[in-house]
Amino acid sequence: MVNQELARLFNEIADLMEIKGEDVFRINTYRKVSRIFKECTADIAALSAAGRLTELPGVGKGTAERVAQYLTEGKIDVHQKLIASVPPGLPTLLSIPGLGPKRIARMWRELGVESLDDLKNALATGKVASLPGMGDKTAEKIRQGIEFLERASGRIPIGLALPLAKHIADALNRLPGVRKVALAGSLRRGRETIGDADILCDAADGRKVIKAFVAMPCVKEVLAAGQTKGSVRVELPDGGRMQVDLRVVSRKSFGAAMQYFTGSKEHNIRLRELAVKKGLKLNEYGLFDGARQVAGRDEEGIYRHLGLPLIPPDLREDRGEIEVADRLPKLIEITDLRGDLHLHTPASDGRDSIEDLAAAAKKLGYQYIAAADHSKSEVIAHGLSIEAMRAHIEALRETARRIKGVEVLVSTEVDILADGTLDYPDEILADCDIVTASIHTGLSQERSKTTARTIAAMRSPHVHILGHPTGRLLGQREAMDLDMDAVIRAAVETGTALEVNAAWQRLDLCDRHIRQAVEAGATLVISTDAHSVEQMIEYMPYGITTARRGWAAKEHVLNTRPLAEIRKFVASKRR
Ligand code: DGT
Ligand code: CA
Ligand code: CA
Ligand code: ZN
Repeated sequence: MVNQELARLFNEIADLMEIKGEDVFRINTYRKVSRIFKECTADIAALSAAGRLTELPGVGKGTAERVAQYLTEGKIDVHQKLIASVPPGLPTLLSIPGLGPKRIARMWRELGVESLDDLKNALATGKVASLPGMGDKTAEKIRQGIEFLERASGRIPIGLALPLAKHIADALNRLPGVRKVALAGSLRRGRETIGDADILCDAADGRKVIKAFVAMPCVKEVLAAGQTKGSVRVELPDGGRMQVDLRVVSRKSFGAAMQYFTGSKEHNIRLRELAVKKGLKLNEYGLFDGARQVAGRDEEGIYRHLGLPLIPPDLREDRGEIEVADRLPKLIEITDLRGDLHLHTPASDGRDSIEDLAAAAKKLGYQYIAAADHSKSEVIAHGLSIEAMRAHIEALRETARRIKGVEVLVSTEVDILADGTLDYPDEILADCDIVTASIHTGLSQERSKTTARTIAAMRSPHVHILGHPTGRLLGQREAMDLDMDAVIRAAVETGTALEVNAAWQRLDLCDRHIRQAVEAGATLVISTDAHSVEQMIEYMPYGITTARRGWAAKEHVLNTRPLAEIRKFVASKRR
């Protein structure tokens, strides 16, 4: 859908207007429209085509015209004019995390900063820090933002890459003469970010498939188009680009190609060593004994001939999976889940009612869900005041009684405050069925403080789950500086579960921390933190993949257990 791209464009218009110091009222209008598009579940292109866009509250005639222009011409006049009216290097600065249009405007006016290079110079010479109201701290933050941007650039969150890659794979699958299409590379291994997408295809006529591939509507640049390999750049929903490599391989080599192009490179190197030890040769065409192919039609055959079971793609990182291949854990699967314990409802900042969430949960085969809305300090997210929370608990219990087929648990995502205390008094928390505690503010405290604060919250008998433990947002905000060893130890000691937040923007805990937690005997809970029915469905597979990459099995994960076991888990902490 074009929705996200439009949301981004309208927000960029607002940013550019703000940089230029234009009318605040108009700026806010663009921001509001951006938010509406971002949250709109209907296809804006379809609404526009039907002439029904103005039916969306907050969308006027002018906006509808701009959208129509974008859909027919791929651009919006106001946006183009704004871009043309500032130095060409200036809009790039908007993508630096922690740097907004107001500061960019000041540095442009007062220091003549017109590009990333200018900004780096101004930082190096101390000019940024010397601006009134900025100071060393702000300058340091901007410097970190630049560093982060440069490090993160190029890698794409899996939640943006995977749907697009699947869409391309489906389109390839429909081409005549195509027998099989599969995703390989880091996408298949489920890494949290993707460098490029790798797709393999078994087809009669390679040249034809490559030709159709490079002509797809989503393709913006063609890098290569040969007999068996095509390489393109496609446009992502956020306006960025992703490289996609397509390789057409023969049927008798399909398994070998899958093995090779799934990687990782490190895993492949270890396999090749094993092959050499057995006097065999392994490459993307097969496993060979001299000139004779002994395996390669399917992946499993390659592993078997090397004396290994088929190692799940999620584990192929050379993190010990080859050494202990004979006793790998039985990794958790999405069908093992019995519920989702971190959902937001309209009581705070969620979109869909608890009834709608429950209906969707039933379809997913869940036994229970928990409404975990924000606590009072989360003002922007409409956190509930103490009185409002009391009323909410009562109303939710009433609603829960009426909902059949899935148990609705009363919960909250209570803020862990700067000093490690909780945002609600114990009596409120004790009225909940289960409680998740999370840090949302003061994420840049020093290591000892963040760690102490986190552990203090876990020591509360009323906290059962630590939500998104490091607070990172992929590509936008770094993880808090946290002593993860100490946090995991405290989780085991206090009987607090650690969340694997499945939202692809977070994936927090990450795979390595999950592995650490599993090895230490901690309990995990995989939750979507969904703010809508769509997110509840969309996010969970990413959480599962990340847990698998952390070697987690069903028994490590709280929300694979029946409700009675969850209640026991809660009770044993309260005792
Ligand atoms: P990415 O794209 O950075 O997210 O990560 P990958 O793993 O998808 O890497 P990519 O696209 O460069 O290559 C796909 C796979 O091809 C990789 O996982 C393993 C295989 N491969 C690529 N280069 C080499 C190599 O030099 N040696 C070996 N053994 N395998 C390689
Ligand atoms: Ca790749
Ligand atoms: Ca590649
Ligand atoms: Zn949260």
